[in-house]
Amino acid sequence: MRGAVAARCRMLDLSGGSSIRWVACSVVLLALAACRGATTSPGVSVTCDVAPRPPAIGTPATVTVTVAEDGKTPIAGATVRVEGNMSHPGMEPVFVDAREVAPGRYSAPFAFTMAGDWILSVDAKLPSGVSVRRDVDVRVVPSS
Ligand SMILES: [Cu+2]
Repeated sequence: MRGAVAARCRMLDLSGGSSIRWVACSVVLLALAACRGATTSPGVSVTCDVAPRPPAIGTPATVTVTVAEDGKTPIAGATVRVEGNMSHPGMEPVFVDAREVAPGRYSAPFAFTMAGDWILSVDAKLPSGVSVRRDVDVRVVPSS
């Protein structure tokens, strides 16, 4: 869903970039903000943590995703992918595949390409075949 919006923003951008088009794009993003952060499977929690906090441009960052059942039982063997998009249109998304570093714990290096507001969309495909998605807002600071 977010991908579709990003694509639409990019299309608007390419088609001329008048201020009216930019406003239209912002409204779409605002409308979307309300439905963010939901998981699609009851009982399964997906949490996402980024280190260092806050992440900074020029400093390697790590995204760690924890997948658990009923908030405590780790779910091993999931396929976890993270897509990073900035909150403004016109940038390429960043994709990483996370590696399982402990049962239910998945980690990946993540290269933020610009300071500002990012949305990390975590997609965890469980061994059961169910996919759970969660969006997390991250503020990235400039290099010091
Ligand atoms: Cu940007």
